[in-house]
Amino acid sequence: MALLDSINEPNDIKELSEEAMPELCREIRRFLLGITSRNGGHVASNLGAVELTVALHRVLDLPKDKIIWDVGHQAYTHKLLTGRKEALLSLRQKEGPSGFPLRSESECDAFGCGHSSTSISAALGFAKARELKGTDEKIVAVIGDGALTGGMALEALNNTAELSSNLLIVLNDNERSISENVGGMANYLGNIRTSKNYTNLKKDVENALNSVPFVGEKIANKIRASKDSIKRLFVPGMFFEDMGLTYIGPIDGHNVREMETAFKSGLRVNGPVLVHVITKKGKGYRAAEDHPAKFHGVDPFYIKSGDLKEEKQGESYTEVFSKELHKLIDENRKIVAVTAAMPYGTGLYDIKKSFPENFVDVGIAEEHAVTYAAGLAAAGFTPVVAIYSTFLQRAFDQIIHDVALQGLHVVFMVDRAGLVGKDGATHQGTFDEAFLTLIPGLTVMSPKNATELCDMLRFAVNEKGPVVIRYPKGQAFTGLSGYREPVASHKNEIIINGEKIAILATGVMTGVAMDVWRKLAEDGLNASVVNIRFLDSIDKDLLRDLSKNHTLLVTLEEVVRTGSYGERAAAVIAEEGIYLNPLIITLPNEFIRHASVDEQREEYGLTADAVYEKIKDRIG
Ligand SMILES: Cc1ncc(C[n+]2csc(CCOP(=O)(O)OP(=O)(O)O)c2C)c(N)n1
Repeated sequence: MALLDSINEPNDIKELSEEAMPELCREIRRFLLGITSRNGGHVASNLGAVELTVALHRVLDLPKDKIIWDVGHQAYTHKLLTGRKEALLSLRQKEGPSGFPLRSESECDAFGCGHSSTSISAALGFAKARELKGTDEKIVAVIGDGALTGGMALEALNNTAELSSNLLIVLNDNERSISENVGGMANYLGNIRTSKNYTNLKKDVENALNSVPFVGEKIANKIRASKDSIKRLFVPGMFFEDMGLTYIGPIDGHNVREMETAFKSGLRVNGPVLVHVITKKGKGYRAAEDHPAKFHGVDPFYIKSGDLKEEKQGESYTEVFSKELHKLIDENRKIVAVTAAMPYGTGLYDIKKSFPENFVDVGIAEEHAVTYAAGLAAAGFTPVVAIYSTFLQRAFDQIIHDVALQGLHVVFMVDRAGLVGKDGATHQGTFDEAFLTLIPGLTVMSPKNATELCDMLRFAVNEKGPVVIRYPKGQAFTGLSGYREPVASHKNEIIINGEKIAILATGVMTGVAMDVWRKLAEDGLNASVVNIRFLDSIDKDLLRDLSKNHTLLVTLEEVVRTGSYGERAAAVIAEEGIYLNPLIITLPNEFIRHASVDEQREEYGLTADAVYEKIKDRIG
């Protein structure tokens, strides 16, 4: 019988012998490859964390004890070992389990996540609650070396000094974020990795000194008595110990027995402990070991070749942006591209290759990336900061305080704006329009198609103040290519000049608006269609003009309702007494769960059919 068959509930794993662990880990890897190759998902991080998860599950008692994952993209084995084996077959699909820990999914998911560097903060909160309640559950935060570069993680590490009870932090160090890890922390961990294990080293030193008669023994005793000074001599740096944590490691993160011993020891210490485990991203699957970035988050693939099952169709918006930025930097070396640990995802990897001086990766540090860019701008450069919509949420204050307030010319490329599909609620890019358009002095744009993205980027680079361009995940729309009015500040683009019904659409929704227009045309109605290029202010002149021969104003956007163009336009219509009836079509103010983007649009009524029906309903 397969060992995995005997694991149906949390803690079942403890019934298996230590000798069975290597085979169990092989079975887990086969299982993970099976589901991720079918459903897509995070492959490399999960394969690297199999033994680590197994070891934790053998020393902890779930759900009483708490494992708090960071990012959570490595928690598939945890889900598998906590009674979700069958459910995992529909991982990341509509109604199936999420690709990230989710409190509503299982009692064993102590804390939800998706964004990086939160685990130590949350674990400290759990530890304080335990002190207040007088309970004795164990609390473990699992954080990657990439996530440890994030400001929140460092703020939390600083705060561990206040802790008077045990907290185990497992540092899962695979030398990589999605791409190579960057910065001082990465260098520091690299030094520890290349140094010999502290414990062995200490023994070696004691043995060597003891072999020198008389003097040797005396010195060895002295050193033994002074734990700190010997560590200071032989461990490269003492960052964690100096911060008040007990450091254990480095430990082989693919050896369950060694990790169990380290975790048990760490859990006995009265205070914060960091166990440093070394793992390999993609472990056990050659294609992922060789190409960990490609297999970070991946669409369905053939296990044998590692090739994607669905051939890519057309260029993505990210690729279109990357190519245009390449041309712009070629023309103007004052442009500096900035990423927060996402050179591949944001399309900046090619910029790094061609113009290394004009490229900066600051690590998983969106807040820092924005203020860093503000500094560059204040010093006369033109930073282009590419960040996913969902991660830009982190840098709200920096955009207000460091960029907009000083009117600095920073260009923000907000990728993955709108629905993102299977990564689900933690990753949807549906809030940025709301939180960006309320900031004074910020120009916010959204292109209807690939060409317009390029035109907007050129416009943004040559503007003066801060400019945002938001564009969605996936294949760039190439339709409506005949409509290419030059981009001019706060001028929107009328695509069809019709009557009675005006459809104002933003970004990708312009294509949908055209489909709706065709349907209405079949009913003999000639609606107007306007591409709202500038989202930050409502085009009052346009609304007044439209009111002359239209009665219904339909706004169509893939963002939450609050703060949408439609809602703001409706307020202007009411305030200014403009004769138009608004019909605001957006997503609801909800967290949108994982499913494919098409399923999500279907569910929330953002398809051409659904919009057409809503209009017909309204006009009767
Ligand atoms: C705030 C934030 N920024 C960016 C990301 C995108 N992201 C997901 S995983 C990851 C790398 C994490 O590296 P590490 O913590 O070392 O974990 P590993 O994948 O190597 O196991 C990044 C940058 C994110 N999840 N959250």
